[in-house]
Amino acid sequence: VVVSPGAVHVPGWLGLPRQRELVGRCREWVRSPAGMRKHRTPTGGRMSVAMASLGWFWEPYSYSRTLPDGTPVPPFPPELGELARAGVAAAYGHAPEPESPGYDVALVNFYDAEARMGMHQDREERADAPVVSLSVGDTCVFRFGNTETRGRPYTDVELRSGDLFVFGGPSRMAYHGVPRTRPGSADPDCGLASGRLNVTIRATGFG
Ligand code: MD5
Ligand code: FE
Repeated sequence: VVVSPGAVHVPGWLGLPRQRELVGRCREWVRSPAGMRKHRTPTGGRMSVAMASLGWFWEPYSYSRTLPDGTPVPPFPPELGELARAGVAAAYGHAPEPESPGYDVALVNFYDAEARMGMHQDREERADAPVVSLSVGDTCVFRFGNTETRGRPYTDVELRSGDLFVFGGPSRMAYHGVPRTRPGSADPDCGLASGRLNVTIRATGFG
């Protein structure tokens, strides 16, 4: 389903076995020091979504090569690069451009029942490769907006467990957010007892 040019929703792309496998791998990847963190924002708030970074460390609003204590960031799992390329192929009908920088960072986001993500752009990357987003667990309302403002016009899309969403081309810099999840909506066999897991795979272009 094309939501906007370059923004493609593929419901149910990951079957239940692959959802459970992704949850299991994420549990391993986010063991400390990768650690799930609720980042502080520059305005003094705290994000309600817990995040872990693989490959490059993201915090509001830049990437770094090291964790805040100076230790290396856990590596980007090559299998996530493969998954991202397969996701782009599934969404667009062709593989990503081979000359574009490779996928090198993944953000593992966990939403509990109260977590929300305000409208924002993902603009910390230098590369323009599509962002690949995978969802497991509770359904969420994903608000997909425009490239000019945080406000309308936007489209609300329900992202369910197993869904793939690819953002590229003219949609790459669109504002987007998660105004709510639907607690208890997940298939009990997805591998998560509660909450929502979102893995976004990106190319930083930083080499
Ligand atoms: C989520 N996470 O469902 C979303 C999925 C985030 C985040 O927004 O930053 O971790 S990723 C949606 C996304 C990513 C990159 C670009 C665009 C949307 N976009 O251009 O609209 O928890
Ligand atoms: Fe985002």
